[in-house]
Amino acid sequence: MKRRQILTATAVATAATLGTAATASAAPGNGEHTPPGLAKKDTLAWAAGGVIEIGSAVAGGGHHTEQDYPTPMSEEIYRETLGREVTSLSAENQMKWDYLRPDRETFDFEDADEIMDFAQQHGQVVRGHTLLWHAQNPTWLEEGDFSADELRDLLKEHIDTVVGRYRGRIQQWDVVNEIFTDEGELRLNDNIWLRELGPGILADAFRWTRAADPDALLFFNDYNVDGVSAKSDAYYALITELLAEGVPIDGFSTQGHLSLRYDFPEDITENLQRFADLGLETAITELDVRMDLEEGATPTEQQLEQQADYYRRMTEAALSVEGCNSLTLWGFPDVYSWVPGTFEGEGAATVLWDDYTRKPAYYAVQDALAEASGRAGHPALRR
Ligand code: 9MR
Repeated sequence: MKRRQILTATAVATAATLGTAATASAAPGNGEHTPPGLAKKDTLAWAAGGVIEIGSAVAGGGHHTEQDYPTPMSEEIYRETLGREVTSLSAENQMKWDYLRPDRETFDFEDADEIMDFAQQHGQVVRGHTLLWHAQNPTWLEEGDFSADELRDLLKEHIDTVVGRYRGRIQQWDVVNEIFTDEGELRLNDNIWLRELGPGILADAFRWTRAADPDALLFFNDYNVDGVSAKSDAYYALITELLAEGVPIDGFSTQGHLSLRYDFPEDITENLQRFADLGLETAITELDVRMDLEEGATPTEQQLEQQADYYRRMTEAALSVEGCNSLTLWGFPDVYSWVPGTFEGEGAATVLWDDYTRKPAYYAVQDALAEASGRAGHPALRR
């Protein structure tokens, strides 16, 4: 009973800060009345109506460990929002090597398991991120004196154990992450797997992942591959070759880390479509749109409008390519974003303000989803 009261109080507080129907109906005399049930529908998840998975990264690890706020998942408003707004979760850091593998012998699944349990409780799917990458590898791995055979065994053991643990419960795995430079060159120096084992390891990684979980869709994932470019061309060529060899690749995804400093990638639909034409699924996996912002400053109306426009067009792109089945936001609210820590003088990249009220970008995504699902104009979608 006590627990129920706490939850109810929190739900009201959340709805109020989200500016949803609870606020309107709690304020007497404003002439607005929301029938029961409609308030629950005023979310991105409901607006999507099953036409696409709308996801978010689950904040934790990585840059968060250097901030002075508590673990995001310990915050009730964060959990409430994550549970109601999206249909898909991505581990922001919790399934990366350095997080799961404190030392050679140990696997620490505590926070990854928490994400899986949370998703199950909320009827959400999960994107696993990531198995083969040049970054966020533990020092014992990067600086260990392993032979090529030992490294192969380590990667296979990692994939068998991690992918096997969540077999049947992960919708998509980013098997291989960020292997090309912007010039379209394989990262043969800074990626330990490519450097020590050669490009053949990519096919092995996909094969081992398929064997460990035959139901998961297996992706190549990268940033700066929204449009047609030397980098996305390199993926196109590599994937074409690997598919011809029978390597089990199901998808190609663009992360979608955009900045208002640059033009919108107009050719994103064309780019995703050419991968779809290879028979692949596509996805937008880490969408955020940063802008120039001095520390502590507030974005201008014009910046917010332009940001909303970029979010809308990315959502429309995802919706317009057959087989593009998920659109994932790289977290919220702004305070949890990785952006200010990486791009000095830029920020405000997510769709929610720090008090969880909605930015124009939120409504842009919601509108575009509702348009596609046929739920546009429904009285539950309030502004
Ligand atoms: O958001 C993640 C942040 O917490 C980490 O500190 C950072 C370290 O590399 O990784 C961030 O997520 C990245 C993702 O895993 C891959 N694509 C780029 C993302 C932003 O850097």
